[in-house]
Amino acid sequence: MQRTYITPRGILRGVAARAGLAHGQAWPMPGSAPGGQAFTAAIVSRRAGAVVSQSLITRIEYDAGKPDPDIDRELLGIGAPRGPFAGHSLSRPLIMGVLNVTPDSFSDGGKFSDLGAAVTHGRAMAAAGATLVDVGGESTRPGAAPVDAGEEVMRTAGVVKALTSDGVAISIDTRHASVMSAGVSAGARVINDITALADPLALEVAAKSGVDVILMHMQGEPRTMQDDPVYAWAPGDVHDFLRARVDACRAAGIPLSRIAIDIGLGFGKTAAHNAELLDHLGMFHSLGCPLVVGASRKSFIGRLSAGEGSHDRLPGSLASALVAVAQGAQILRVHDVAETRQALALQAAAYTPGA
Ligand code: 9MG
Repeated sequence: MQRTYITPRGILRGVAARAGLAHGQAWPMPGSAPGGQAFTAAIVSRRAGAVVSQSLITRIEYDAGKPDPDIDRELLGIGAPRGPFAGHSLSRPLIMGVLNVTPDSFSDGGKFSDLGAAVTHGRAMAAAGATLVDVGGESTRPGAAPVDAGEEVMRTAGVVKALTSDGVAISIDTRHASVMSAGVSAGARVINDITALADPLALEVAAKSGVDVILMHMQGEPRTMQDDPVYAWAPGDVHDFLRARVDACRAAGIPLSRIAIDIGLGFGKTAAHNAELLDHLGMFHSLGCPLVVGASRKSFIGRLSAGEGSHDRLPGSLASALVAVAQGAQILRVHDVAETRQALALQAAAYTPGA
């Protein structure tokens, strides 16, 4: 079977974007970059998993030729309206702060496993510019063992309740349907699931809850996912997976307007897979959903650099965030909220409309 994907390339901003759109030379790019962007497309086709062709096409060339239903479907998704998500406009990038309420998180060493410390840190991230705080009670770092769902509820419910009553918007980071239910009852506005709602009860719980969902791609499971990840072509394989999960959500009664997707950097991927996925991030707009990206402090940053430990990966985390927003990502999941906000402010200033 042949599949066709569109990766936005030749991304235009400001006056160039407006001229490209006005003259039918480019397509409008979804995303949160200020001033709007437009793109010409790289068309990638693959058969039986293997990439068989890649070509660049401008809008004028495409519109003058024979319509291709596969390309039209991708373009329709790219053009679908986005947002709001978790009640917030997506016209600028949103920051989602990471709050691990676990004794063994890889990046914060379990600093926030007590309720008071967790709530204080959640408030501080909101004050520093996080629109959402992502509360998780199970470590998902490579090699981590699963946690009992009851224990996860004990760790997270009080934190979700306390931050919600302060007016902080919360996503509950869990792969267990019972934890999703408890999180939503405690006030969470978003379910963030690294398994894209694979728990047999998760689709029903998410549909009934009425909250927004984040579907993430993971190959394997945390304990063994980094042993030997293999893809035919990582961007295409992850795209096919996420399309199938978006379709499953819609069939279960979750409308597209409530779904965001995430390529799952670091989850069953080599450093090269992560880099290739970031390079092709714009391809995922064709699924018609906002894009969430979580690169913050992940080990692939050290692998692509000089082997830095998790606390020395801020520069690579910020670089990844800027690469993601330049390709239209709408939500960034990060540990370092104030630093990310500063980096985004600089990017936004350089992308000023009219420039
Ligand atoms: C829970 N969690 C850890 N890393 C993540 C990522 O990259 N994305 C999302 N959505 N959740 C994550």
